[in-house]
Amino acid sequence: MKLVKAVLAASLGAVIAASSMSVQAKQLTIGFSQIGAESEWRTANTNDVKAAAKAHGINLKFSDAQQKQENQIKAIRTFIAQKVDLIGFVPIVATGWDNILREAKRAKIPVLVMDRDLTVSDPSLYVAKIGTDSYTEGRKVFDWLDKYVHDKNIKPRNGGDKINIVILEGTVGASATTGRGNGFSDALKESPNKDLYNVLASQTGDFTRQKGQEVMESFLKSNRNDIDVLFAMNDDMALGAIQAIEAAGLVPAKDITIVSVDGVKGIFQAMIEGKANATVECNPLQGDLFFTTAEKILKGESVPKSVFVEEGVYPAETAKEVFPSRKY
Ligand code: GZL
Repeated sequence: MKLVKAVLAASLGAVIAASSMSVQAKQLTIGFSQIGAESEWRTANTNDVKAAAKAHGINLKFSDAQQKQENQIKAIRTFIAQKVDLIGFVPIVATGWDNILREAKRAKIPVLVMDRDLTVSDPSLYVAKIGTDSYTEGRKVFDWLDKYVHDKNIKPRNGGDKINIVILEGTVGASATTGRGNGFSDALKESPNKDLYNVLASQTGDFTRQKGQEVMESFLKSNRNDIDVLFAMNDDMALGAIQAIEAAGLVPAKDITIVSVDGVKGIFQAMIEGKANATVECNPLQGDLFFTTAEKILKGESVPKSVFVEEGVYPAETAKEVFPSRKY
């Protein structure tokens, strides 16, 4: 009898070893739907996702949605048909995901969200989100501006009693747009100096340099001598706006104070050239945390529902010294 037990135990051990080997040996396949390549930030995010997938030994199926939600939905449906181990995506806008995520849930494929946020009727439709805290980014923009206006004793260019602000908004419906907008306006409303500020105009530039330039041109056409501050919801739109400001014969960062979000290399160069005043960091380097979290999910480990990456604030005064250490 002892011999039978020993043989059974040995063979059970061999089966467990083989199966755990097979779990470890099985390469994970992850489908990832990226929104597009609209900005320097997005390109940095994509490059980081691809590099991190390689470093984690993941078989990555990467899809670029060319800024269209319907392309993301199609890509996720393809990933389901391909029976990938996990689906990752950046929701270009916050709503419209319930149906496709129900299909993923029915197929028992976990979904992990990156970067932007989403609104769904049932939170179990995705396991977790790795991303950026756009609301806090918006608050940081106003807090920096409020201190800058005070420290530099900025006065309204038109001789009036209001510091006039124009806002270049991001993609309509994106959580980064609503978050940054709400954070900025809440911080303004809560400021003891709130009566000093007036938002003169606010319009989407869709997070692109080209649209940022076009919308800033229109702002300047109607209010050239009234605009004191530009809040651009990403650096690419700020860079486009700088071109419009110069074309209008005004001095960027002097006639018009310019503050934006992301912290990409282009805005650091502009700050070093004295053409922008500050950028609030939004960290695109989320790949390693994303795939580490994906591996935990696929091992059945529990993960936090939402994790934010670290983000700082970079004024022009420190741009030259910080620039060499920037990773994106
Ligand atoms: C923010 C990210 C935004 C960046 C833009 O988390 O989704 O999208 O701020 C990018 O530059 O286009």
